[in-house]
Amino acid sequence: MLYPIATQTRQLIDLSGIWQFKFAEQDWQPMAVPGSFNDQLVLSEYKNYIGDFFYQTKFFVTEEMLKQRVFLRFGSVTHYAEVSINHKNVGKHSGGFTPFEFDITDAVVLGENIVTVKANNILDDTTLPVGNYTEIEGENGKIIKKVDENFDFFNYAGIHRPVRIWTKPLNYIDDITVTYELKGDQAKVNLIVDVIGKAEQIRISILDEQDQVVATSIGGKEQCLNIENVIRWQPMNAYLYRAVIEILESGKVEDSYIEPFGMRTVEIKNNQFLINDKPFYFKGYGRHEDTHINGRGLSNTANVMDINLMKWQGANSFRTSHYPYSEEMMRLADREGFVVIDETTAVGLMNNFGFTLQIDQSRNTWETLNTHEAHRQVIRELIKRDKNYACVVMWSIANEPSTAEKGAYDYFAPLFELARELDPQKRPCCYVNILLAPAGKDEAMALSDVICLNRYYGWYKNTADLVGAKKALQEEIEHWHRLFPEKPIMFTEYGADTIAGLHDMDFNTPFTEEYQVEYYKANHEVIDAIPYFVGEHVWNFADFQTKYGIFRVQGNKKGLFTRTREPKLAAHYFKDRWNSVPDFDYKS
Ligand code: BDP
Repeated sequence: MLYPIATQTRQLIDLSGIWQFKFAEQDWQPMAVPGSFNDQLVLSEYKNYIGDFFYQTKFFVTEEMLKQRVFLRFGSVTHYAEVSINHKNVGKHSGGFTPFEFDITDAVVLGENIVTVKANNILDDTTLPVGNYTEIEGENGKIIKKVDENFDFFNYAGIHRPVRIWTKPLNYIDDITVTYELKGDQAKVNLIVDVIGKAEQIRISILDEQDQVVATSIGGKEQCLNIENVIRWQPMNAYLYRAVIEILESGKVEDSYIEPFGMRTVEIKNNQFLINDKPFYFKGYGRHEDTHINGRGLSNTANVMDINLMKWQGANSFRTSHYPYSEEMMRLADREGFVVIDETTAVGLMNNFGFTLQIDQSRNTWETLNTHEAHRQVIRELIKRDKNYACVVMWSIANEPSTAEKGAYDYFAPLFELARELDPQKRPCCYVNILLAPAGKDEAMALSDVICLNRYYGWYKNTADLVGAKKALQEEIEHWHRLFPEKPIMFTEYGADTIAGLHDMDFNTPFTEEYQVEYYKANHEVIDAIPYFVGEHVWNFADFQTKYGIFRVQGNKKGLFTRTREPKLAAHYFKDRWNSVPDFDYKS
């Protein structure tokens, strides 16, 4: 799916700003878009509201625009949206973290138009993420809806990403798929252009970063171009070419679009993760889209600052835990050279998981969840959106599903197959394994190309016992290696809750800044000595908001940075460590 940009044939109007907002049967009030409604409304009953809510704004359509097709495009609405133009329904979308657009040409009029979005934030056992949905009768017989998140982040909702009016010519480029074969510094680039309507001829020019044309061709919907002296996209040293695609009608440009793309190879071989044929070491984070006031709403300012903080630390990668991130962040990562593990919204696929670390055997997850359809949809939409990014090196099909329960393999096998079939670049696929499904108990790891571990030895297990933690970690990693000697292993999460400003003489005191550092040092003692251990993603880049519970102190405090991005001691520790751990060949 193409990212919305203006070109010589397309207009783009950003509808970001102050919209009108209301819950059912209330008066309209101002609401910033993009942004979560929750924290803008201040009061607890609004912040925690579950159910339908409405957004509305006006926009203008000019005569010029009516000569083309007019589209309305949402970066995301969390979690479900029905959209109308001038009170006429134009479409709906479920899934809160992927873009969608509607052709509204027939619904708009010259002059002023009204767009209304009826949305809701209900999550249940058919949606992703998974929530436990209940309705109770409140005062005056009023039904109160409740979602108990089956995951550890606040259920922020609203119009989270930009809304844009986008005009396209009558015959237009609908999608572009870039693949390539790299041999040394030569590339054969294959471009597939999906066109709606007709295209007499398609002209493709590839420009380098100096805007010099390095290849050009005219032909049909699939074309192959050769590039010499290729500069590869490298982690933390990105190089992006731009493909200028034009539909020509009697020599005249009818539509044009510009797609940036980098070229690199990804391969798993001898339990190493190779990027451009060299063993790569992941240094970075699980993150969240979570900032003060914005909630989960896009903040380009926060994203740019985070990118700079990550660079300051010497990180080279992150995972989009636990949902597809904004297209703006993906483009930034691609531009800046951050390596991304791109995750779906599949989180909470675990029935009756609480903080007890016990599974209730009475409700088999795979017999009681109905998420398969939503899961297929998000895989399709994620790959369609992100397929051309060089920064994406692996798809994460799910976070911490209940893979120790019978039925996990059968649930996941068709989903891995779907992802592998849809991805034109055939990247590796993984899922992220939970501590409750360790080596020997997990049933699905055969499907995953990399053994991605979320491990909390020294926190949820072996609390304040780092000697025991090291031993348990070592044993488990070795067990995995015996089961799958060809697969690389990495941490996709490890961490300890840390209250900024809390200190102790005794470094072994959980929740202190000292303990967070000790915890990480102990884990590193183990993994640094294991050649097939290929990366460390800490949990989490920054503190983030969660639902309430006695295990959370105004949110999850495992960040290296606070929610407002002040560094904890561990942030400095990692800065030193990562600036001395190379991106490539760390263990050889
Ligand atoms: C894992 C989850 C993550 C949590 C983290 C934690 O993947 O979402 O926030 O643990 O407990 O279970 O901090």
